[in-house]
Amino acid sequence: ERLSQLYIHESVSNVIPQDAFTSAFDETPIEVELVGDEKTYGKSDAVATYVPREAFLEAGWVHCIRAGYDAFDTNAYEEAGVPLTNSTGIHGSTVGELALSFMLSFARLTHRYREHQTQSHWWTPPYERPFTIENERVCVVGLGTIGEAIATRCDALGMTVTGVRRSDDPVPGVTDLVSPNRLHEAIEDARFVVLTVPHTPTTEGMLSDAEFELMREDAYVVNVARGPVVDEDALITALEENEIAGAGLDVFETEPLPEDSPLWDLDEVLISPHKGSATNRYHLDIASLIKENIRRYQSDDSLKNRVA
Ligand code: NDP
Ligand code: 7N6
Repeated sequence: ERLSQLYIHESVSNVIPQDAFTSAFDETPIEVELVGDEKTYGKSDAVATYVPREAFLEAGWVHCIRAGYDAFDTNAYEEAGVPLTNSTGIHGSTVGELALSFMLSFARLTHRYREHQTQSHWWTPPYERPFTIENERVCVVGLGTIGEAIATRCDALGMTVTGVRRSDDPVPGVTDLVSPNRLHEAIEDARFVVLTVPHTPTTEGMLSDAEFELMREDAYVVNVARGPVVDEDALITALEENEIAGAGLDVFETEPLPEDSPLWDLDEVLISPHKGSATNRYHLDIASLIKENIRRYQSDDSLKNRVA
């Protein structure tokens, strides 16, 4: 059966302006409508959404506007025979640049200067503190769209790049590629450990007490993946006890990060509010993915980014 409607679930407004997003489909040859939770679906309907809902299992095809689809029950989609697609492939530059900005700040100290600037204070750091990311080693865990974008950027800035993934195809920018069972070797001599893996049962708590103990004392963690990939209590302890030097975090176990989290007050922690993917054209990037898949669906081609 062909699609006759694209329903945009109102939850997309968690991250993109819903009117601009709907307008991005003006030239698309099927009807497009914004809907809420009262809507029911049939096989000629496509749904674009941020959150999962039971009702979507009756649709013809469901698109998750996030790259991370850990909130969706992929088994349920497989059992229902409803294809589920995600939005991977569009976050290389956005999330990549945020990760690089954390790393550059830790090395060149813009976060510390800004903090003193608010007090009109001409602060100078201890001689030993600043460094360059050039010639340092970064370990990038997960080498998909985002991991590869970070690896190539780090390589361009003169870093040595260790990459961790399950498959062993070479990845641009990566000097040393290792499999996840050698994670400890990969992180122990890295100045930066950057997480860009999906949140799955295997990746949950991938960095915890043992890993922080193993890491260099002058190492920084950058998490732009999902909060639970890092054991947050273990991270806080490691930071408070100077087992590692700092952390740049876009994602947290609980979001928004609770006001009483000790992470807010640590000098060498940079916090962004899960906005690594934000740009003023994000809705257009997501819409292009969906438009491409509408074309494929209508001509019986296999869907791009199919995850169930
Ligand atoms: P991709 O699917 O392109 O990449 C994921 C990579 O992780 C793959 O290279 C995969 O390679 C690797 N991987 C999977 N499991 C493991 C494992 N156990 N150990 C090591 N590597 C593993 O996804 P994206 O790059 O687009 O996004 C990655 C994640 O980042 C998303 O799942 C999402 O949670 C998060 N994200 C965060 C955003 C933000 O705003 N901060 C925005 C977008 C995404 P292989 O199969 O070879 O192991
Ligand atoms: C705002 C964040 C993702 O997985 O976490 C991101 O794509 C989404 C859409």
